[in-house]
Amino acid sequence: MTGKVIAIVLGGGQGSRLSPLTATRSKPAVPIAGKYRLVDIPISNCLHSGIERMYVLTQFNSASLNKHIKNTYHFSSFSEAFVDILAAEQTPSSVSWFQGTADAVRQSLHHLAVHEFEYILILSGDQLYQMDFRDMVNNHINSNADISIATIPVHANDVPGFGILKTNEENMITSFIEKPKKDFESWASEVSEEMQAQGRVYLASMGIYIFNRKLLFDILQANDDPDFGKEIIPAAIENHRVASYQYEGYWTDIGTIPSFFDANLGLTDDIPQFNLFDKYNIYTRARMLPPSKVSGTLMEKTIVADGCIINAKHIKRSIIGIRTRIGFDTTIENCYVMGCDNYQTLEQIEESRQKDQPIMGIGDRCCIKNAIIDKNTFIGNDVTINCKEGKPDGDYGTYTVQDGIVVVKKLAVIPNGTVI
Ligand code: ADQ
Ligand code: ADP
Repeated sequence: MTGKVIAIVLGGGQGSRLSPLTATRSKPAVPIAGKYRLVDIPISNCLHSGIERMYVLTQFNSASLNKHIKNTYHFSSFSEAFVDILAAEQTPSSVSWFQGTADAVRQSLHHLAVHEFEYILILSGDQLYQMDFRDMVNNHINSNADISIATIPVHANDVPGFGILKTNEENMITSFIEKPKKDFESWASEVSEEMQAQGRVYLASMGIYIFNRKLLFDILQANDDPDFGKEIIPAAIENHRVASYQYEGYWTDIGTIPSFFDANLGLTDDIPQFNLFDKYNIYTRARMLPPSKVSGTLMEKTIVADGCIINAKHIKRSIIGIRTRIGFDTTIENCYVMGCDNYQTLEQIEESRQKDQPIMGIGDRCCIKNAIIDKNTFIGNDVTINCKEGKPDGDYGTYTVQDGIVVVKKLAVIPNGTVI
């Protein structure tokens, strides 16, 4: 695979669907599962598949993404492997941000052109799955396809969010419609008995594409269509062999706050659908953090990352990210606490206590439920967060509410006694 395939990770447009987590960082840098970043998922899938040359396309170049990639993905100088970030840039021929997924790849063609490869694998940066791309590449080659799309059977409720397609007996895609909102019953396909039993009878595009090198250049240079799903793929089906590579493993989109929240908390299940404890581990930055220290806490279905100091009373179905500090008698349930980038010194903590100001982390006697707590937040003592059937959706300054999930913003200070 190494010499044949080069991968592009679509790292995100404006990232508004994951706001406020993307307010100060680009989407690929959003922390997941307590110690990883979103971009680690597609990169790890590629590395496990023997694909070692990758570009990550992102709309803006955040310090945290650069630092993460630079500190994580080191390769031997005798190999051609690289993970490079390409941020939307002004060039003499283009002054604008990426207009869409295809436009992002188009503006990056001059970077791709200098490499030798036969196939280009295009991936989304906001999906949670473990997939061996070697099978897909082999299927692409064996079926003599020009383009391949990874596909998955989905339920009718999910159809409006996906590109839906139909195939012939050769598994070539014969028709494609991007995100149909209604009257899509005729788009049902023949699927396996297992999928049928789950009501998953519509074949959806996973937004994972393989293109033959020359064809990608030809298509993208022929016009300025901005998106793969809306324009490029539907048009390509008319003129090219576009294969469906059907996948039935665990795969989920984590591009919105509710799906991001559910996917993270799903990792705490007894046997999670996405298994972190697998031989196909997820790569991330190796940090020299101390082990976590826990005292007097009852923990149920909880994932705790390194470097935490936890004195809470009870933590249930939650992810506690790196360097999190939690005070005494605090209860946390259904939460993703991202953690901190550094520790406060004992002197700083003492100074804040003297002034009755919150210290970094979560204070004493808090009760926090159904929340995402971004990094480096200062949550005081006696704070209650539980919005399940409370506040309307919206932005409340230091936090937002969406579908009953409170997101406390990075660096927010939530004073002692606050009730959300
Ligand atoms: P969506 O995921 O809705 O549908 P889109 O918003 O175009 O499509 O995003 C695809 C990926 O590209 C995401 O990771 C996104 O963050 C990234 N992206 C979007 N705009 C970008 C830009 N300007 N620059 C860089 N990256 C960008 C697509 C397909 C559907 C398919 C679903 C599966 O269009 O057909 O069903 O993926 O999730
Ligand atoms: P994020 O996207 O997670 O919010 P940042 O841009 O804040 O990330 O950068 C995270 C990295 O920056 C951390 O890994 C940490 O090493 C470093 N960092 C940030 N602030 C500090 C600090 N005050 N002291 C030491 N390191 C810091």
